[in-house]
Amino acid sequence: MTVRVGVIGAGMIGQDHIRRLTEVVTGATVTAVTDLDAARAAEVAAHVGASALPAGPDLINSPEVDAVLVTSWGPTHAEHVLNAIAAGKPVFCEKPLATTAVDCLRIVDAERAHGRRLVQVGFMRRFDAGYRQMKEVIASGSLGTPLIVHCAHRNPTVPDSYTSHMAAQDTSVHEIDVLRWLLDDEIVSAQVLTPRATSKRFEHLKDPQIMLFETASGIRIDLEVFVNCQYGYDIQCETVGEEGLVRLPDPAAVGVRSAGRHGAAVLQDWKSRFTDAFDTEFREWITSVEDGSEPTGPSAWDGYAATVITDAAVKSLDSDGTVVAVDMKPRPAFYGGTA
Ligand code: NAD
Ligand code: ISE
Repeated sequence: MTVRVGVIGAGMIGQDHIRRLTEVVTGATVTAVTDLDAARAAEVAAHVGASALPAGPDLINSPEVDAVLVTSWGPTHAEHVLNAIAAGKPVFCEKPLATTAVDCLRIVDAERAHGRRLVQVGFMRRFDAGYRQMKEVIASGSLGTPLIVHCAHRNPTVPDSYTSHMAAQDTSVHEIDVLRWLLDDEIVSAQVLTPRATSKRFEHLKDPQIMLFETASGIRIDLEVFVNCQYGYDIQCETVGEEGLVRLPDPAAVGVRSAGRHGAAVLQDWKSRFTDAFDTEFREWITSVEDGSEPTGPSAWDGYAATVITDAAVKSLDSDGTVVAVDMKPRPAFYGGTA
């Protein structure tokens, strides 16, 4: 069976995922595209032989669409995901699942009422080979109990439209998700500190930020978010256990010796850093849709958890670095919890 995917939002990442679904992943085809910008939808759809449809509901309910990909702006995600659940169609939603905890819980409730998982959230780091190897090492117990995690998330620059809250909501949200998964532990508090600001930022932005998280079992996580670091896109992660540590590998790059120096290039953007992870993410999602099985990637509950944890980080930033407890509901059995 070829999975016919309808795409809502034909912007930057929507177009990249359409390319991925048509050129990289086998077993999928894009049959419909919609965008608030009808001309953009028409152009992108024509490029892959898909239909351009007027709006989300037309696409979700189209008989030509087996599964839905939501790559529109964050605040619009909840409506499309809820409509897809109502139509009983698998839906892959780019992060965030929704921009408020209330909307995330509406999705969780709708999916539970439907009776089986339909939603996967686009936290692609869980599909990165390096993070997967780290998880295996931690789960093997060879490091002993994990105690501390040191992370950095650096982007070369961000535009003027990037706000201080986005450091948590848009950027550290990837660490928040991948660390919950990596450690198989829940984040219970957040604190955000602001060191001296870089002169390379737009004036309104607090950059860099140091985020401190604590997990239910007492693991401490420190995360530097520095989105105007200038030199490249750099993701670091090191987990320290009682008997050793495991570190995320840097992307492979040839060593160059020249003009009395030796070194290697640093990637410049997240797209190239996580290309393989995005490809694997979509291969595995399409396989689950093809098989009619439930998706195995980040769930609606993971989307909810990420939103409430980023809410706590934003609250801490806005209250001069107080420690903020994460206000998370108990995890329902439907999502592997006990509630
Ligand atoms: P973008 O602005 O380039 O594209 C979004 C597109 O959606 C635009 O063309 C816009 O017209 C359209 N749109 C908005 N609301 C719509 C609606 N209700 N119906 C139809 N079309 C609508 O944005 P982007 O950078 O492609 O980001 C899209 C989403 O992907 C965001 O949620 C963002 O956080 C996420 N994203 C994820 C990653 C990742 O690493 N996983 C990276 C970048 C972006
Ligand atoms: C962007 O929206 C992403 O999702 C990238 O993965 C992240 O690294 C970047 O900081 C965000 O702005």
